[in-house]
Amino acid sequence: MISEFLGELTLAFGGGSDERFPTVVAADDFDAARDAARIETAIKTKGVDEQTIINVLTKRSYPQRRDIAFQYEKRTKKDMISALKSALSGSLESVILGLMKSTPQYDAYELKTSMKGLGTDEDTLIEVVCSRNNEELAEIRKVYKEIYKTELEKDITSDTSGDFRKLLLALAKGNRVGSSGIQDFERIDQDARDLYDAGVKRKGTDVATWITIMTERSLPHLQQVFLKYKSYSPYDMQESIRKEVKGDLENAFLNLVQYIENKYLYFASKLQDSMKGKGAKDKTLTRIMVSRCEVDLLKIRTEFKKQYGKSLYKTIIEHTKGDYQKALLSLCGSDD
Ligand SMILES: [Ca+2]
Repeated sequence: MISEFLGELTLAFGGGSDERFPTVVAADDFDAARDAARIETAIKTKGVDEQTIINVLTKRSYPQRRDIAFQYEKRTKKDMISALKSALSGSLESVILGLMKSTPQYDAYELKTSMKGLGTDEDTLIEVVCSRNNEELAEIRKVYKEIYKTELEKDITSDTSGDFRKLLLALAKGNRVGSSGIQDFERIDQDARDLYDAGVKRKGTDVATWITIMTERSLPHLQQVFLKYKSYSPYDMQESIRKEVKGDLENAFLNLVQYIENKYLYFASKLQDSMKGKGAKDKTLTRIMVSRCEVDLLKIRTEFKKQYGKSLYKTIIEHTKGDYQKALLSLCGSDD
């Protein structure tokens, strides 16, 4: 009874989905008209004054950036996003145009782009679908339909197949229950055993059971399930996935488990992967910095330093250059 009560207390402080740890916040003493004038001058400057564009747009909240765009259009009779698009290029352009979208718009855009044309960018698709909570997914689905005139689920269905498709669709629906704050030890034990029975214990894999448990239970519950799992299985959950399934399905389950175990570390490790060796994988680096800067980049930064012994800020300096680097550092906020 007492341990159950203590368990309840621990989980109650486990955090809800509405917690925000942004590095980019609303600017005080904000004047949209003044900022719009600065952007106009910066775009008109010969060779373009990228520094001013970066200084303004990476240091405002999304609603403020929208206000600036509104004021810009009012004074110039031109669309600010189109103007920025012609003024900028390369990775800096991707960052700035990304910032002109709201977080759900940006996620929807990344999803659409990952499925556009021939072939699929599975890594992007997996990352976004695995790592957004119910509320975020609901927003993404809504925005996706508004902008692209089609359901997200429909595009996923036509672009993927088999169990991989089933897993992505289950995730995209956003059926994960919220944390009740109560540790249900029987349910934890049952789910751990079911995951084991459905995979390592039997011939083949009962993927449907894995999908149900991993997409419908709360994150704090699943963290306990994966710990308990080790008392049944000789392999931990990630090792079990590697043994049981292959290809995109394996990749998706691994992403999902890593996200469930520690979501901040999940993004930190993606950032680290994007900056391995020389240079950087700009696409991944940009996506995470832009999509998390107004959500939880502060926590990701802390986790990054803890895990890799070097700050995200210094790592960005080492692996990027020029105006792109300036924009990323500004989104990063400060050194740890
Ligand atoms: Ca098996």
